Formats: sequence, structure tokens, C-alpha cells
Amino acid sequence: MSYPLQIHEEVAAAFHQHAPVVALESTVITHGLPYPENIATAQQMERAVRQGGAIPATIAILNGCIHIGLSSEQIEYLGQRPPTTIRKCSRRDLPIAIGERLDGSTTVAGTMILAHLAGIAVFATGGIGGVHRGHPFDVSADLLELGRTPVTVVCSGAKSILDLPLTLEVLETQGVPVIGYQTDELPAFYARHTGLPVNVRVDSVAGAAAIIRARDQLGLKTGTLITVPVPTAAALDTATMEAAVAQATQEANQAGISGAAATPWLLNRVSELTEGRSRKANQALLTHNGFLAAQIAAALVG
Ligand code: PSU
Ligand code: MN
Repeated sequence: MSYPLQIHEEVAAAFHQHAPVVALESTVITHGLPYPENIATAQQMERAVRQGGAIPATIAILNGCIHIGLSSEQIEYLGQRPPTTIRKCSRRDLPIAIGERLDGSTTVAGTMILAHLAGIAVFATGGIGGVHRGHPFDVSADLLELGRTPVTVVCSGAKSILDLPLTLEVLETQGVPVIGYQTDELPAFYARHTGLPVNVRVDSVAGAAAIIRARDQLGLKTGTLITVPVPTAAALDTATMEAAVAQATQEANQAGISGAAATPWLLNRVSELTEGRSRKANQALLTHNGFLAAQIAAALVG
């Protein structure tokens, strides 16, 4: 017997027609953004994928069953539940959530695995996990997954609560090309600039698709990271962001917050410290990334 899997009707139809599909993660719904903005943002992201010319497939585990594509009721269910009742699923957690018949939201790593399993090549999100500042042994499973699963992740860099130079080092070791979309610099999630160079800049969807195709032609089983700066209108300036991040990180250390709880706690505290502006930036970049990922997915099937 095989694992329980349910593919949403619309997504199944898209597979059948070889139409482009973009995977979306669910941890951003359950642990990344507060209710009810989480639900509004998830729906907005699905709309952005459609506007870009693809079918969205938000991925999660419900009662131990893998879902590729969620109904709006299922998105609302995940968004309304207290985060403590939904398991945040990276690679290690997938067998636990399925075996124990839990509800689970998927991180970048978890979503990449399930997207690949379903045959989805492109995935849009906000920011990937990375190496934590001051805790260089806390390396997100996202980075290792990028090294072993051939899915393209469209994001706005790694979260600025992380150690970005060390994160780039791990990506290099893992063999993951870091592509800047219309930028020479790694974007810093809420802010557009880090001063850290990407491996290559592309200025068009066709340019991104050509690199992904070459990876597949070479038979490389590594992921590809496409980093896209947050739209200018919603961006925070680097100094504002850095100050909020530094304070939040220090407070988390004092409060002994670590492990899987670290990311949600830090994101929430940074939002408080910026009077919600980081959250607005988060929503803007998620939508923008969904739109671009859809165009890349369409270029890859076309
Ligand atoms: N960035 C956000 N919101 C999020 C995350 C990242 O702005 O919710 C989530 C993603 O699902 C990412 C995960 O894969 O946090 C990384 O967690 P960890 O550092 O525990 O691997
Ligand atoms: Mn971690």
C-alpha cells in the first residue's frame, strides 16, 4: 500500500493537460502570519499564481493524508487552528505526520519533497530558512533539501533574521545556484539589499527557465533558488529592518526560544517592532513571487 495522497481536482486536470502548476507552502499560513491575514494572504497568493498563468497547488497534510492543492475551506481550516495543533513539517516530520495521522503544514523543505513527488517543478514562497544568527549549528533543513531535490524555489532570499553570509556558504556546499531576478544582490526578504552577490543575475523569465532546463539536461538533482526583491513600494529600508531583527534576535536568545519555534517567534516580534510594516512587506513579496513563479512554470512547459 502506498501513502495517502489527494490531488485537488483542478490540479489533477492541469497535470492531465500538461498545464503549468506552482506549488505553495502551508507553514507560512499556520506559523508565518497571524490569523486572519494568513488566510487572506494565502488566497491572494493563489490569485497571483493564476494571474501569472498557472494553477496554484497549496500543499499540506490533513489527518495524515498528503494534499496537493487545497480548497478554500481547507486553507481556512489551517489558518484558523492554533499553530500548536498543526505540526510544522520539514523532511524529518513528514513520516511522523503521515504515520500518526496528524495535521501538518509544510515548510520549504517539506513542500519541495511533496511537490517533487507530485511532479511540480516550481514553488513560490516568501523566504527560505537558513543558518541562524549566533547559532551556526541551527541550519534549516531547507538548505539541505535544496541540495537534493530538483525543484525551483522562487523567494525573496533568506529571512533577514538569519545569518545570510553563512546561509550562502551552505548553499554553495550543497551545489545550489542562487539566481538574482533583476538584481545583482541577494535580497534580504523585507529589504531589497544585502550587498551580498548572487551567483548570476537574470533579467527575464526566459533567462531563469534556460538555467533550470540546463540543470535538468545535465541530470543534476539539485534545487534552484531564484531570489526576487520585495516590491519597492512595500520594502523596508535596511537600517530599520536590521535594528528590528537585532532586537528580536537578542530577545529570543534571552527567552531561550530555539528550534522550530524560533522562526515564527522572530517573525512576529519583528512585525511588532516595525508596527506591522514587515508583515505588509511579507504579503507584498509573497504575491509578487507567486506571479513570477507562474510565469516561470509556464515557460518551462511551453
Ligand atoms: N519565512 C517566512 N515565513 C515562514 C517561513 C519562512 O517569512 O513561515 C517558514 C518556511 O516554511 C520555512 C521555515 O521553510 O519557516 C523555516 O523554518 P526552520 O528555520 O525551522 O527550518
Ligand atoms: Mn532550525
